[in-house]
Amino acid sequence: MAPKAASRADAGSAEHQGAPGRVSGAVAGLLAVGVTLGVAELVAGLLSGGRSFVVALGDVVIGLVPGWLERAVISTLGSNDKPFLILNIVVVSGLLGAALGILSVRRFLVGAGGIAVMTAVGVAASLSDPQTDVAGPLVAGVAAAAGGILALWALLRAARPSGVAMSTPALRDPPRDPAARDPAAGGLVDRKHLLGAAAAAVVVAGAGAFGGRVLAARKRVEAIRQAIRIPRPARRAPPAPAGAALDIPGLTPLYVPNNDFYRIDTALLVPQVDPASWSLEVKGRVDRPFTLSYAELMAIPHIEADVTLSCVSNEIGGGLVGNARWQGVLLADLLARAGIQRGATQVIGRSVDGFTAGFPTQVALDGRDAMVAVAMNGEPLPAAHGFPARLVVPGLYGYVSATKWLTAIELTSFDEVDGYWIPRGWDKEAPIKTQSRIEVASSQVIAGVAWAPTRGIERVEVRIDGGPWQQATLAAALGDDCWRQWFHPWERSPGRYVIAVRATDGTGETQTAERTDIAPNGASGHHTIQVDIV
Ligand SMILES: Nc1nc2c(c(=O)[nH]1)N[C@H]1C(S)=C(S)[C@@H](COP(=O)(O)O)O[C@H]1N2
Ligand SMILES: [Mo]
Repeated sequence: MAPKAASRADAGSAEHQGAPGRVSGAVAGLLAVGVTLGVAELVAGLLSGGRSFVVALGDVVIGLVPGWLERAVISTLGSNDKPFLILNIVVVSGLLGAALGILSVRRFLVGAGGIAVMTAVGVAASLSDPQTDVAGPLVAGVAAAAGGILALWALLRAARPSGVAMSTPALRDPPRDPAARDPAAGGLVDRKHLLGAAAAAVVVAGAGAFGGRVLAARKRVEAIRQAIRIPRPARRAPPAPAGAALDIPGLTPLYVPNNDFYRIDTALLVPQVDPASWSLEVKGRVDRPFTLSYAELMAIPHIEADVTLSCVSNEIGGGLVGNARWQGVLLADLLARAGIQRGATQVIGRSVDGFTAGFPTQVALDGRDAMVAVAMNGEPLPAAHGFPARLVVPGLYGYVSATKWLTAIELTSFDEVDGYWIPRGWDKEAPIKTQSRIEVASSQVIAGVAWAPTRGIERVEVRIDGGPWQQATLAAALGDDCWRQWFHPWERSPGRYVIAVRATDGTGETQTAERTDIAPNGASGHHTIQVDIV
């Protein structure tokens, strides 16, 4: 657009030179209110007692509306009535903002005061809910009003014709006749500056609203999760045998606490799934497809099992492996209920976020504790680990089995469907390779873990400086699906040593020394470290 047109659009209110026009004022006011709402959402999301002002106001409006009107709205809009109301609140706020923006061109205090009053309405609406504390809405209100007023000020400033100072236009720019001004020297809105300020405001408003919503959802789902009581499993895991957990400083705990458990997924933001609106479908090549609610899943008899999970991307000696006690429904029970049809060679898990992972149906039926897990180490699955439900399949890498935020189990064939990672260069079938890791090497002891889920660990050996393989002492086994701790006492004088480790699984097969990459089906090779004993 030509600069002339811009100045014409602004001409209406440019009564005294150096003031932004009406259109700019309206845009500035609209965006400033956007920033106010965005900051309010973000701070409300961050604070434990915070509540969305817009939603709070919506609740107040619903409480005030006469019953006949509410019924009429619901009968035309159905369950969309609340989003519709919230949209209206946002639109009306924006219009008020535009009006305030126009007024603030002349008197900034009118706009600033208006934003403060609007924010106060939001705070009041939030406080009208007896459940919320007082501090949250107040802090959110102060931050929102400050952000909005600041945005209004910055936007109006940016909308001023350039070369003119707002405070002292007459002194800086004596000529009163606009035509006498050199267009190149100023008198026109600096569009780049204005666009930049407007874009910044849009980003703050959008990111604030989005971030606030994400944080609020996380808070809400976490509160729901915390309130869940996990039922007693019908089949308990045997207690860990005495001596399964070695008392050696530096060794990873036998059960990795949930907060320390490695996390791998493609989700940018951890999905926040409300169990009340969640369901698990069992479908595909089955005789009797069915769907379970969370309550129904909790009501089916549960099993409990200790299982070591590993990522195919775990490098030799790496940390993408962990052991936990899981609880859930045996997958075989669900498949039996659905009735597996001929040709259903693959079980595909589908996540709410679109991720898929598939494994042979046979694996679910061979007696191992493949399950739809709802609990991890005695508490509901953490959101990051798949709340409300995920698959856990002993013996298989996570990318072909351990679908988190599970929403469907689909029986297919291997020709019909590929899991998420298969077209990306990873094998269709991926049992966990036998592995061992050195975690401690002090002047008295070498220690670590070894795992070969479903096969168990029969022997671990260490080799020092290329000498003979020496058998390490194994801790008691938790189970064949779990990693096993080991240690090897040694007395060493100061010096540099190279230590390697290898494990032999329950079938008698020893870990290969051949180093392979993690792709396409997991790394192989001996974990080898160099230590300086001082
Ligand atoms: N929905 C979903 N589930 C998923 C993944 C994913 O990206 N999305 N990653 C898988 C991979 S590759 C691994 S190794 C395990 C990791 O589980 P964890 O994060 O609980 O340790 O989750 C599996 N389940
Ligand atoms: Mo993985």
